[in-house]
Amino acid sequence: MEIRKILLIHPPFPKNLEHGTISRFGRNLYPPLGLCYVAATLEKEGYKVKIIDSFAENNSLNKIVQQCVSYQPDIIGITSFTGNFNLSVDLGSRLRKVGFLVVFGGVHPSLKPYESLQRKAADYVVVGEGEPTVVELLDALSKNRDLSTVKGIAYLDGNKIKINQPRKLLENLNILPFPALHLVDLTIYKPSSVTYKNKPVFSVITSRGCPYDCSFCLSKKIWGGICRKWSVQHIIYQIDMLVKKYSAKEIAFVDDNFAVDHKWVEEFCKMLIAKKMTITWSCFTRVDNVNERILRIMKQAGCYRVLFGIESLEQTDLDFLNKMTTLKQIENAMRLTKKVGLETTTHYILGLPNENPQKVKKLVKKISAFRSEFVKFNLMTPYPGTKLYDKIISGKFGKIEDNMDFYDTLFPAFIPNGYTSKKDLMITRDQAYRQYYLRIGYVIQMLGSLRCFDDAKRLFRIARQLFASNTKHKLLAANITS
Ligand code: B12
Ligand code: SF4
Repeated sequence: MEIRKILLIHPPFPKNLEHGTISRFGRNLYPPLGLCYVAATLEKEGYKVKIIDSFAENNSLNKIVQQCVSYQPDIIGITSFTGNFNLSVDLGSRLRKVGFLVVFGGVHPSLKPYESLQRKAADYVVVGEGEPTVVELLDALSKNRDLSTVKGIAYLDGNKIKINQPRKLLENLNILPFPALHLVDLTIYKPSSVTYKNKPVFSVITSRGCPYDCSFCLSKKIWGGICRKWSVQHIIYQIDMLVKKYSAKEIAFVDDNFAVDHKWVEEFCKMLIAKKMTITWSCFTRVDNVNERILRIMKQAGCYRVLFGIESLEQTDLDFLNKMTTLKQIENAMRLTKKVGLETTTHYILGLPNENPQKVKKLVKKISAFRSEFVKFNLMTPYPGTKLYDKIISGKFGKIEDNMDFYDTLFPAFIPNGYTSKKDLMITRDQAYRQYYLRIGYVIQMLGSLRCFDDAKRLFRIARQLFASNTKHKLLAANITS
């Protein structure tokens, strides 16, 4: 069978299809980097590749199937998270029924290859790092070669499910081509106003993996608990390309943990400064991975905001989550970022085992003292494959939602004993947002941060979005009746 024409699909989330809430506060929209890396590698190998981002476009399954039928690819690749796995299974099954070959990849199929095949949603699953495996798989299919030697795949052999040996992670990420952004329509990505200062903003990843092992996170499971970095030169070159080709003004570094390697960060910042690259940027990192020195260097090099996964201010919760951080480290990081003059976005997890609405009120009061510019409340989600899932599956701490459509941290996938219902949890989160953002102290802080007309415009944009999102959250809560 000859394979030349490949279609890659980023499917929507079922809850977004239901509620149409794709770009509300908290849901960020960037091109699907994983698929763009896979696409770039396939193009380099001479394949004709197209990407359909129905997550960003929030397209129905019918529409996606129609798009596939009119494009007539030789094979279709579908990436899937846990929250849209059921939907991806429906999509894959429908596409297989009309005669397409389907290959699954991404987080959830990598953790559950057997399930993907058993549910007849895919012919093949690429497990883990996709680039080298998909190239070898397509080559083997084109040449009718035996698939049993292709490392990192699972596949249907007649009615039998075969799971091959895993593939080793790439030693050198620099060999990968830049993500194929030319294959997506960049005009459909509208990141939340809260998440950028200057537009256009592009997401860039400078590493794969994180050496920590928080119980709710899949990073270690996916990337093996080691952090592989692209070289500083490679990333600088990539940013330069984004500036020249797409007029990028800002970069959102979406690494698991950007500042884990201070030597790398310092070299990178020095190079940005030496090359007089005037882009603004933000990054995710841990509270225990920053100190005053590194924060100052980052600021000098254009960083204006750091996003921290704080998760909780109770040591027992932090220990339960295996976060390996302390309250002292949290306070220190908050103090230092303020001292250096960087904005922060702090992420917290609501719906923890021993929590209740009263505790959330107290938490919000405490976190207000940090004067973080933005806060995000994610709902605790026991992703299959995590240690958290193993800890709470017994039902001792509360009720787990079986339907994976809820598994995206915006909807309740776990209701702790301290809450009466999903609605109770959703409303508590809505109230937490209002308690944080509708404080006089917050308004004064934000007005006090205005330095120029552009700052005022940005604040207005953000305020509009925050109010709109609160209304939407309420509507969503109302839609959830139990
Ligand atoms: C950056 C990031 C984001 C960014 C996305 C930026 C971007 N431009 O893509 C933002 C902030 C927007 C985001 C949003 C969300 N994210 Co996120 N995100 C991440 C993070 C930190 C890195 C993802 C990444 O880019 N990895 C690098 C790429 C190269 O890896 P990859 O996508 O897995 O793809 C590789 C392979 O999986 C494979 N592959 C993937 N798809 C396919 C398809 C085919 C056909 C093939 C052959 C191979 C293949 O090949 C790729 C290259 O090697 C991961 C954690 C992690 N370490 O992976 C969480 C993570 C993926 N996110 C997660 C979640 C939950 C979400 C949200 C649902 C959160 C929310 N409530 O909004 C949304 C969903 C958005 C969406 N559908 O795109 C979870 C997923 C958990 C799960 N089991 O579903 C993760 C694992 C974090 C966690 N909690 O552990 N995210
Ligand atoms: S530090 Fe962040 S990326 Fe690393 S394991 Fe913990 S949550 Fe995951």
